[in-house]
Amino acid sequence: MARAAGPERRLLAIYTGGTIGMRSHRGVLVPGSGLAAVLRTLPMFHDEEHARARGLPKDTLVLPPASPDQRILYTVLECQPLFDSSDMTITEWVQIAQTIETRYEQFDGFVVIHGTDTMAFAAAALAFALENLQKTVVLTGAQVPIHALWSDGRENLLGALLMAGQYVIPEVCLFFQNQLFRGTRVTKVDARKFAAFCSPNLPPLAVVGADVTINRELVRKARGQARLAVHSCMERDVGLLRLYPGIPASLVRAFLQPPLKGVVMETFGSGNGPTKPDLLRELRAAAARGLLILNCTHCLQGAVTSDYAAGMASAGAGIISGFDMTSEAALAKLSYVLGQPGLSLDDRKELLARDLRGEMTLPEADTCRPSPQSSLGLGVAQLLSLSQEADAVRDALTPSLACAAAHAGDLEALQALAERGSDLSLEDFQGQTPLHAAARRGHTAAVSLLLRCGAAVDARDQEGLSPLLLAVKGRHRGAIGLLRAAGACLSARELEDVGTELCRLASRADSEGLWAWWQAGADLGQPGYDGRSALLVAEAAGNVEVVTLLQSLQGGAGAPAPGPEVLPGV
Ligand code: ASN
Repeated sequence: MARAAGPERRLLAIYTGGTIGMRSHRGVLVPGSGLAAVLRTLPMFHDEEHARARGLPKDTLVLPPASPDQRILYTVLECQPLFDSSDMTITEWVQIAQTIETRYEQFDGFVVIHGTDTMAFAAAALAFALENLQKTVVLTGAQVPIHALWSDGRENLLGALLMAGQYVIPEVCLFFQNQLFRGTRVTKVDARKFAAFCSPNLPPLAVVGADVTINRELVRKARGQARLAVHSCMERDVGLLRLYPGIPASLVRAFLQPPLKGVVMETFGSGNGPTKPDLLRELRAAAARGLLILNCTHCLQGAVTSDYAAGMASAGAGIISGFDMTSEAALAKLSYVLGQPGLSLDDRKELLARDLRGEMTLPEADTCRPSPQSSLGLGVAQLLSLSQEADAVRDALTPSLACAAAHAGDLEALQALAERGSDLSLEDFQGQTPLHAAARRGHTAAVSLLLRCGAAVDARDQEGLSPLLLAVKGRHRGAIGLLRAAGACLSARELEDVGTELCRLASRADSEGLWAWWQAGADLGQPGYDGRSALLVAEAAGNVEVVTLLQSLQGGAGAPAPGPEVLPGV
C-alpha cells in the first residue's frame, strides 16, 4: 500500500444505479440518470475553473485539490439500464469486472457506484472476479439520494473518490460512512442508518476523520508484476440455505437438487445444525453427488469450529468450513471456484478451504505461515514478520528466498511469500526465477502455484534458458505439461541442436528424454549433425522399443495427442 504519486490521478466511476442517484416517481424511488450532471453542479465534486484552465474534455470532472500537488480527475460511466441493486446479478458484476479490465490501463483507480442492498454481494463478487489487482477499486452508494438536502451520498462518494485517487490499496473495497472496508468482509446491517455496513470480523482498512488512518498491516499487497486476471466464468447455480430449528429434511432435499452446484449453508453458532439422521442423510447424498457445501455461521461474529458434536463438520459428507466468512463472500467464492475450468472436485474443495482474497481468518495452524521446522521456513517467517518499514530489505531478499523455496518445493514458504504480495517473478542473483528453480527440480505443485501467481512463463536465466527447457532436461513430465498449458514454448535457440540431442537420446534408448522433448513441442524428425533422424538411429541400433515410441509420437497409429499433460491434483 502506498500513497499514490503524481500530479494527476485519473479515476473511472462506474455508475450502476442505487439510491444515491434515485428520484421520486409516483411516490417511490427509482434509479435516476444524469449523475455526472448533478456532480458537475456541486463544487465539492467539480472545479470548473480548473477544468477550463486545464482544457479537460467535457466528460471529465475534477475534484478541488485535496493536496497542493495532486488533482483527482474522474469520468462517470453511466450503465444502461440503471438498477435498483435488488436486480443486480452475477452477470452485471462480471460486466463491471470486464469494464474495469478494458479500462485498466487508462485509469489509476476505479469507483463503483452501486445500490446498498446488494453492495456486499457485489463487492465480494468483484473481489473474486478480479485477480491480481494492482489498483484500488472502491464500491460506494448512499442511503439517501445525493441531491437531497440531508444525504450521506456526497460524503460517501467523495470519500470513495479520495481513497481510490490518493491511495494504492490493491483490493476491492467498500467505502461507507468514513470507513473503508475490505469488500470480502462486509455485510449490510442497517436499512436506514448512514452506518449501513459493518465488517464484523476484520477492522476497516482505513478510517477517515480529520486525518486518514490506514491500517497498513491489513492491506493486502499487490502480487508483484502479476497481470490482472478477470474471471468472467462465475457459476450462477449456487445457493444460500439458512438452517432453522426443525427444518424438514424434505425441504433441504428439494433445495439441493440439480442444477445447484454449490451451497452456502448458514448454520447455528459455531457451525452447528440439527443432528437428525434424515437431514444428515440428505446432506451426505448431495455431497456424494458432487455438490459443494460451505458451512458459514448465522452469527455476525465468530467462526465455524469443530467444537460440538452437532457441528456440521461431524456430519461427514466433506462439508467445508467457511470459518468467519460472511455468506455474501462465501456465495461469491463458490461462484468463482465452481467457475474455474478443469478442476477436480478435490481441487475445488482445496481452493474453498484457502483464503483467496482475504475473505476469512484461518485458524493459526492453517494459515499460510511457513512451518519453522526448516531453516528456509524459519527464514521466510522471520522475513515476513519484519515491520512495514523494512519493505526494502524484504524486497531485496525475496527473490533469493523464493528461488530457494521453489528449489526445495516448499509450498508453504512460497504461499506465504505470495500472500505478502512478493513478486515471484523476480530473478535471484544468478538470474534465475523461482519458476526456473521449480521446473529444474520438477516440483509440479510449486510450478502450478507460481503460474497461478502470474510467474513469467518464458523468463530466461543468464544462459538464456527457459523453465521449460530445464524441465525437459530433468524429464519432469508434470512440470512440462503445466508449462505448456500456460503457453510456454522452446525458443529457436533452445531448439538449435535438438536433432543431435534427439539422436543421442535414441542411441541410448532414453525413451523418457525423447518423450520430454516431444511433450515440450520439439519436432522429433529433426536430423542430427550427420543428417540422420532419431528414428534412423534407433532403427540402426535395433532398439525396437524406441522405434515404436518414435513412430507413435511422430504421428503413427495411436499417437497420443501432443500438448500438455494434465496431472491430477495440480
Ligand atoms: N434499494 C436501493 C438499492 O440497493 C437501496 C440503496 O441504495 N440505499 O439500490
